[in-house]
Amino acid sequence: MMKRAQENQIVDLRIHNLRDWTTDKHHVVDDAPFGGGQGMVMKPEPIFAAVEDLRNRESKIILMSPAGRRFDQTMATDLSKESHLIVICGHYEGVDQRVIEHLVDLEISIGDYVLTNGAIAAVVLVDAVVRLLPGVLGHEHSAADDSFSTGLLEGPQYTRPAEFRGWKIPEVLLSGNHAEIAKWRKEQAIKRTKQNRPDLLGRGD
Ligand code: JCQ
Repeated sequence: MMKRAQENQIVDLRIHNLRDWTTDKHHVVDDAPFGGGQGMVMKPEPIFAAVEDLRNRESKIILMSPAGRRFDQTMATDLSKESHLIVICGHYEGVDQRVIEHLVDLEISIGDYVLTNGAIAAVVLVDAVVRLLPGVLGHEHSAADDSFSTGLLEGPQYTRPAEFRGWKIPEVLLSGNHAEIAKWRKEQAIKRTKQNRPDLLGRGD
């Protein structure tokens, strides 16, 4: 999808190496934390230098971090309307707080787990945003019907054959009754959402 979107000039994705904005002999991008403690913290200078080179007046500066706001479909939709995103991929124990306070517009987490590298989280964010850009998805698929756009998980889907190893597809799908099919699909979506994601139905259980 990314390749097609880039070939069709719907998106221009560039990947940069922070080490290209270091000025020391060994291209060091991290250092020990003030106050002591484990791990390393990303230094502010290369991050400021890179972003100040790459940004324009419209850029939205994002930091991928487990301490960020949780990414969801609404956020993906909002970001798909921006003209220029810069995604900073942190790692180690984090980035110097001055980056967050004076450079970053939005700290985003893709979920409650820790990765070794923010670039892995950035791939997820970029995929979710780019697929929403006009012209990226073919007419074989519309983003409007997706899980989360309706507030419910998608229900079960079936394709041929109508019977596989003795397992038949639900009768209603062969009925040709489109009102009945729509009603059945909604019921199934609610059932699956109750089972797997009760939080989406507005109850904390
Ligand atoms: C992103 N959910 C998890 C790891 C610190 C900026 O500070 C840090 C960034 C990372 C990489 O990102 C994630 C992540 N969303 O682990 C530690």
